[in-house]
Amino acid sequence: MSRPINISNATFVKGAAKSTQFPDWDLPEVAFGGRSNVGKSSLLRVLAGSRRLVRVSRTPGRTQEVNFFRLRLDSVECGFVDLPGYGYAKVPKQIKRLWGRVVERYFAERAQLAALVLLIDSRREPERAELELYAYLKDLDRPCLPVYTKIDKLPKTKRDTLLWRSHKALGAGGKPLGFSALTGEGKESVLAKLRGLVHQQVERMGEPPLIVPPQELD
Ligand SMILES: Nc1nc2c(ncn2[C@@H]2O[C@H](COP(=O)(O)OP(=O)(O)O)[C@@H](O)[C@H]2O)c(=O)[nH]1
Ligand SMILES: [Mg+2]
Repeated sequence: MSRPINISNATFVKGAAKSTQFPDWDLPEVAFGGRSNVGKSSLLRVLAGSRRLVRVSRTPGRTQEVNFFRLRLDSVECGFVDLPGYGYAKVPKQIKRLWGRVVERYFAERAQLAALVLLIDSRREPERAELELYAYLKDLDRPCLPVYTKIDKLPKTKRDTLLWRSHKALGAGGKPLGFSALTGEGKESVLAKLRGLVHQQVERMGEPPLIVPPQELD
């Protein structure tokens, strides 16, 4: 069996309400986003094997901020970025409206973004917001890794079919990754995928920095 991948030395660095407050470092970053209640805090807790990674994000007033953590994923020093959860009700036309300007800036400016982990509840098909987000990241040439949460709630016999259906709806490549914070299923696969994405980003960062022009969406 292969050696388990682990996360160590996780520390909260800061919450940013605007892009000028993003940390000034060149660590590769993995961002986590999804609709409120999708299971983001639970996933982060399971991946890191600790509560430390999520405690801060629950502090009132911090919920609309982009929260930066620093940690070691296997042997690579990197940032984990907890994006605010977006709401249920609105069908967004623009990321700015969906998630606010600070998140729009994050995607546009952060050259070191290794991937957005887009969490989607495995029990439902991706919504328009998620389809738009996936397409938006693709346009920006940013890797986006869908992770389908709460798979323990699906009957085992239906999991594959449902996950593939959602994956195809997004137009995503590779095998769909299911995850359960309850059973820990999927943890190793998600960590292995993240390690790969972080390594790719480290290689890209060896080249001149990627500059994404500011995008005015309206
Ligand atoms: N059955 C099950 N419930 C989950 C799972 N992940 C999260 N939940 C539940 O879903 C709710 C929202 O989870 P949370 O992690 O706070 O979601 P967040 O708003 O995206 O951070 C909580 O009641 C969790 O206990 C999972 O993998 N399986
Ligand atoms: Mg949460």
